[in-house]
Amino acid sequence: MNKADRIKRMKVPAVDPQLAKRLPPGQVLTERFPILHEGEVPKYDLENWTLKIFGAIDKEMTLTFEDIMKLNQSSVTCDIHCVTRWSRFDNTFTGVLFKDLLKELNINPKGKYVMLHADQDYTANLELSDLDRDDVLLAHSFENEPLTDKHGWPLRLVVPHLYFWKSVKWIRGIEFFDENKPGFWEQNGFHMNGDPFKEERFSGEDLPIPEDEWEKKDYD
Ligand SMILES: Nc1nc2c(c(=O)[nH]1)N[C@H]1C(S)=C(S)[C@@H](COP(=O)(O)O)O[C@H]1N2
Ligand SMILES: [Mo]
Repeated sequence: MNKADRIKRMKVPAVDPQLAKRLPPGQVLTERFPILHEGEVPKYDLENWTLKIFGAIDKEMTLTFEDIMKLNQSSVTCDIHCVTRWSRFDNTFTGVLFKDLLKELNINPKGKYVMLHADQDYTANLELSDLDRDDVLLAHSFENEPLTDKHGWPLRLVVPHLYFWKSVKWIRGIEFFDENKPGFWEQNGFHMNGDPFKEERFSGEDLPIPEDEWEKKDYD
């Protein structure tokens, strides 16, 4: 069955027309918050946790969690869209806007690309312009509570305007580059950019993602 047929056959619950505009093509709205990742949920001792900022910048640095908490704190309320077809509206995350991190730490990237490094050996590539925006943040809290371990505590990236695989949980490194390189999913057939409203799911052939893939996941 081709993708168009698959989407037509999907049982999409009725969505308020006002909200429908916010739902990208081929997505299903859920009120639950599924948990999706590769590998085990890492356990951290905050004393030893660090975030490394390196690559094509003047001065590499290693931040502690305390350093992050001293930066300007912001909250963003956004919709999130996973490539396995679930979307969730009105999620409030709190942390440090990526653009504030750059500004306050005086980071002047030399290239246009960024690789995010996360545990467990997860990476995602992004263009700097997709991070340097008013709605992209490094979040430590969700709905005014610390992130749960499974949703990425102590720190995760949130990039609302791209598929959620770019929003790395358990972030440990930000590497600046002057050329674009594929991250974990991008090396495995997913799109280099990943705009849900353009359905930039795959880089080549459609990959078979079962329609109920996310329904079988864990929630909290
Ligand atoms: N470190 C890490 N971050 C990750 C992933 C992962 O496997 N490892 N999966 C991504 C994918 S595919 C999705 S959809 C979201 C899921 O976030 P959630 O579990 O909080 O819903 O995390 C993203 N961030
Ligand atoms: Mo995902």
